[in-house]
Amino acid sequence: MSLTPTEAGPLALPTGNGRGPARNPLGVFSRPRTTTGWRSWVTTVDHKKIGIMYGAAALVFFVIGGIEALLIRVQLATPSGQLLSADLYNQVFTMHGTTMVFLVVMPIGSALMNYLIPLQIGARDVAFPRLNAFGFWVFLAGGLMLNSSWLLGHAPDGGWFNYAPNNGVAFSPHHGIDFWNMGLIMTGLASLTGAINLIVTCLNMRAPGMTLMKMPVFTWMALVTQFLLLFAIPVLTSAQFLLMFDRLFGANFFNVEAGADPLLWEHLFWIFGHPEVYIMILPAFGVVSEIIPVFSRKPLFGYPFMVFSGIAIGFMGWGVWAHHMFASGIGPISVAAFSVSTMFIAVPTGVKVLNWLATMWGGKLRFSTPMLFAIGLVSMFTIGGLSGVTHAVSPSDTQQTDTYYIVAHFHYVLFGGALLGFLGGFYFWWPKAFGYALDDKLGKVNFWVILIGFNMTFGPMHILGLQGMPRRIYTYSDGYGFNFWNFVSTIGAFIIALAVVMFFANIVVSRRRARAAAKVMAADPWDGRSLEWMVPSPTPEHNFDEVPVITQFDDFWHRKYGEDDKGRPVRIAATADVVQTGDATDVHLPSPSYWPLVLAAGLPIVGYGLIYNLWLCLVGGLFVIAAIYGLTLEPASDDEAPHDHGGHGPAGDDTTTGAEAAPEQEAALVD
Ligand code: HEM
Ligand SMILES: [Cu+2]
Repeated sequence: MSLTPTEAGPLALPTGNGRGPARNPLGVFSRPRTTTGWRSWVTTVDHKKIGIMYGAAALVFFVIGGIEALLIRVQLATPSGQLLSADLYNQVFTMHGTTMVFLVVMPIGSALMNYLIPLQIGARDVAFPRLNAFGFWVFLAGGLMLNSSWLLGHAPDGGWFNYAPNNGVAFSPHHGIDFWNMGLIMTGLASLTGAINLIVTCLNMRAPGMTLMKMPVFTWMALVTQFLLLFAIPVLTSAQFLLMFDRLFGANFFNVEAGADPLLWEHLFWIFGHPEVYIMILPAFGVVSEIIPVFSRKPLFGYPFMVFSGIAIGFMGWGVWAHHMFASGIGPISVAAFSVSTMFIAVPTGVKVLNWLATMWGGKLRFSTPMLFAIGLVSMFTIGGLSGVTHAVSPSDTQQTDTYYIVAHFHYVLFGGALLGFLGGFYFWWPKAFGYALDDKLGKVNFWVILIGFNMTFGPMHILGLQGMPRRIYTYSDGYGFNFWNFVSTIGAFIIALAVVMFFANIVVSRRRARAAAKVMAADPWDGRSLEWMVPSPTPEHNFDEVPVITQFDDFWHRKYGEDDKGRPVRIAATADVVQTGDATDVHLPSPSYWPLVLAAGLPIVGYGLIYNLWLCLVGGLFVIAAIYGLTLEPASDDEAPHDHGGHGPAGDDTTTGAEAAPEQEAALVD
């Protein structure tokens, strides 16, 4: 039993979490009380707002990465392109790849996982809300620092995997590589804190009755992804620290002249890098596993297989990294071993594709926009997967590696897979997050335009690659037969750009229309299956009025439908009778805080200090120390604050929403 600060009075004994309210000298560390305007976003610790901020930042970075892609395509549209010099071209493709991987696809995944996991498991927030806020701000700081390299002389130009010894000062004397390093060390920290947060949330904060095998597939894939992040990010970060010691302090970890072996970097990078591709695709697999059953009006086929094939991919993904190094001289035995292990990983992936098709089979299919994008993922990812299998065959990979065949492959799996899946997720959950739906007609046009543009851009790259066109060349001469397909590919890239503009236009038009109509959005616009559709749209700040008690998988669906003797769904309750109203009282929520932002802001200052002037590190260090004190000394919660839905005991402040679960969630831990 823990005492709330107000009940304890001036002689407060330490509360359950060991922090008394009294230690807040002069109220310096009081929690901010703003609930509206920009300050409410800057100080928020609410998983929904943090999810939306991840999404917004990722879409901005997508535009930046997209412009870089268009520059590449204009340069390669015709032989002897003049738009970019060789040096600038290297910077542009490096920033394009790095941005799309670390600042677009990964954070979109974080956006959806942050917003949805607590809702799908019946929780009010994630385990550590302030840590969650810190994660977002340090991600943003990393992305901005990386992009500041464009303004500070030279962007990184070593490619998104930045191989040694090219990444050393001997071959890259400018600071571009240092920005790559510092920026990604910070986004890595964001991923790591996010992983800890979401793993504890999934394992500790499920609603009563929600056993692991009743969790929605999206949450399952998110959990596997977080474990991959937990183990993969430290590998990359350690390689980055070794590189930082080499570049800034004259160490020799990758210096060949000092006897080092540059293959060390390749091994470290790909031990991270291959699990990284699953970190990008598994959340998107989770998204379509939510969408396809809803628009097929059938339960997901083979739920346990869906879950275990995801877990299998999570494990097997650690045993294939050297397939990126078939041409790096690792020797025939390693090549053979990694060839076989890579082929094996096609099996659990194939299981997923089969289950999605089997779910649609015999279903009452509705081809609304989310479903089109889901089918887009299944079909385009399968094409990418098949070319992936051709890479596993090491003799043919020796021909294909470093050509446009590879560029085609990873765009089919990352753009055709992850990005199309996430766009489907945006169309699917937009009503839940913002209280209005994106226009479905515009959405369908959006889908077809992006699908045509996508295949026109990346389809021809298979041919160019098999014709021998190397990747990462800033131009090519006439007479190699690369002209036609490069031109087609460039037209395709501009059609993708048009589709992206359409997506943003749909947001603007739909929002304006919704405001004019001033209609309340339905809680369950798609006749959904999981818990997020049980709360109003947009989701109220406290999520659930009452934490639901779960009895089966697809629990919300089964509150609306039973089955007749043929297994067909029969309505047993009106949706209005089973959704929550959102007007709860007595719900306690974590308080806003400035300190996560202050802590995150200190880190890039330290980064610039390491690159330019060590005195600056001191300034950054002061920010970090002040923030640590702030986070430690600010009151556990501010029960008088307007954000509080009436002090229901300390169950909800940011130290107890998580591991020390609220009373009603403590019951959940008995599974
Ligand atoms: C928006 C449309 C896009 C276009 C037109 C595009 C185009 C290209 C092209 C032409 C290259 C090869 C550059 C070269 O080797 O010289 C490339 C590289 C790359 N792209 Fe994209 N891309 C797009 C979207 C994406 C997305 C969504 C991702 C997702 C992760 C992505 C990730 C990458 C990566 C990792 C590289 C490798 C960069 C390197 O070699 O270091 N791209 N892209
Ligand atoms: Cu790989």
